[in-house]
Amino acid sequence: MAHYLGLDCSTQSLSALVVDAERGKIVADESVPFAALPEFRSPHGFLEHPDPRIKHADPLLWVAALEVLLGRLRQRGVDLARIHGVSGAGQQHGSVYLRAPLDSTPPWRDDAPLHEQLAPLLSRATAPIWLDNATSEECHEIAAAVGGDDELVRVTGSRAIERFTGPQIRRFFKQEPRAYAATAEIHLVSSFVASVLTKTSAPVDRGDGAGMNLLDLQTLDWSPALVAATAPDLASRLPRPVPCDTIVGTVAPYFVRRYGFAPRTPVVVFTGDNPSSLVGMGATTPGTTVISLGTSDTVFAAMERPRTDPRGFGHVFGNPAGGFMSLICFANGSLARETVARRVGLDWAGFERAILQDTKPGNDGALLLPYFVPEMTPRITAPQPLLRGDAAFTTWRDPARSARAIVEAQALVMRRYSDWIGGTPERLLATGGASSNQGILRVIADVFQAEVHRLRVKNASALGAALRAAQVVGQLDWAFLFERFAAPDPAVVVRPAPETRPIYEEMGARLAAEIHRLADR
Ligand code: XUL
Repeated sequence: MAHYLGLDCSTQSLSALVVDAERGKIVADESVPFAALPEFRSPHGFLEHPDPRIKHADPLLWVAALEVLLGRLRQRGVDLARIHGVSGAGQQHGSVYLRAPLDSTPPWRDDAPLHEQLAPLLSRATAPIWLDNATSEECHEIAAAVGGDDELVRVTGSRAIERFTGPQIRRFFKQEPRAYAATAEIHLVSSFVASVLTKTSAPVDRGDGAGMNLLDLQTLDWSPALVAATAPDLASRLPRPVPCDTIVGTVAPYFVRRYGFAPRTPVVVFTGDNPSSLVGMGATTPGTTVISLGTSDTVFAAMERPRTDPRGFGHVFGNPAGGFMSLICFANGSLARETVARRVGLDWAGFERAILQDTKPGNDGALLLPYFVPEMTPRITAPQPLLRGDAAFTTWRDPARSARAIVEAQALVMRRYSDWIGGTPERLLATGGASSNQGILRVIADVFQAEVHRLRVKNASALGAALRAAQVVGQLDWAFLFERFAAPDPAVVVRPAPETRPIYEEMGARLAAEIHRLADR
């Protein structure tokens, strides 16, 4: 039976999922947390920096983790020779700077770890990742050069965004012009890992490329005006943007020799973790909205045409199954939930009980603004968790109402700032660590007035990558694959309580007025 391998190079780990596509079975599920490679000093996936806005990773960490991961799969008895196709996903927006394309380097040797052989190829030792927030000046410059943020939204689907690749490239060019001049290629995390696996210069998937502030959503090619506004001679340094079903090469002989892949195993273009999760959740057609509860919370959904957010906070990426997807990212996700739980002394079970048993929708008027760290949706640079309500609540002496308050506030902002993606969703699919909390799912169902389902699979992004490999190389259709791998857990369906609708309408209006006072203008 044909097996397919999906890789996911995310912020804190590199994961692999091997599927037997026709039987609908997950054959292997393995992950290497970056904390397990202490020599790279990046337990959370990035290097310490005195400036809290700067978040860079060592790209060689990803290469080293790939070798550890493939080694572990072999140790577990996974026969990589049975893999008929590979694809992958990467954390979006991060960028890797190379002196020369990987295919121009001499054959890789077996007597030294690959990351050591690749080190001399980096023209920039570190890769800025999506958590980096240091490019406000470059965002202003790029927007000013093309006629403002509205024009950027029109062309790329997003205004100039600090973590997006274009502003990051501009900052590198301004701060290290000689190193920029020595750079032959700039890759996304996704195209970098695919380049390593194939020892080629892998192209960029258009879906992931849309997160760079450089791709024109109409032509699906780099926008000449934005390329010129970002850095000189950038066009020659950018990989080609290609459709998501492109085979970019075959697994390099190094990996065939060392890990036992079959020679010439095809590799499908890697994409961003969010487009990949859209596939892994079986949500590639409009009507289903995904809520991913993680380090940051994201809300995303498929759309046929690129509709843009009139408020300018949302983004448009490519949908691997065709068309586009919306994505809205909230920085105050699990961090905010955990901060509240810690402050009022609730463990995760107590947090769930507080919502389901000890409090009720509307929280007896108690309201909290969920801002503990700077927020991107809406833009809040001076965050503060404002509390409105009686004295016990506003002094954190009411653990149960505090738990409900953070979750209600997060769900209400998710609903408000995702309204532009079109109408009320028919169903919501929850994923991510916090989706195991029934209390959170209950609040989301009531706030959105939509049914909430949960997927059985934990790593939707790695699954999406494996399914894309099966779809392209194995010529299996999406419906066949989704039925086998992306069916929601029938035991978890949370239906909205209609009587909560007016409660949350009123609460949403109150919260919006408070946010208006706090948000940047
Ligand atoms: C999306 C975003 C994150 C990263 C890391 O715009 O920045 O979701 O893709 O997961």
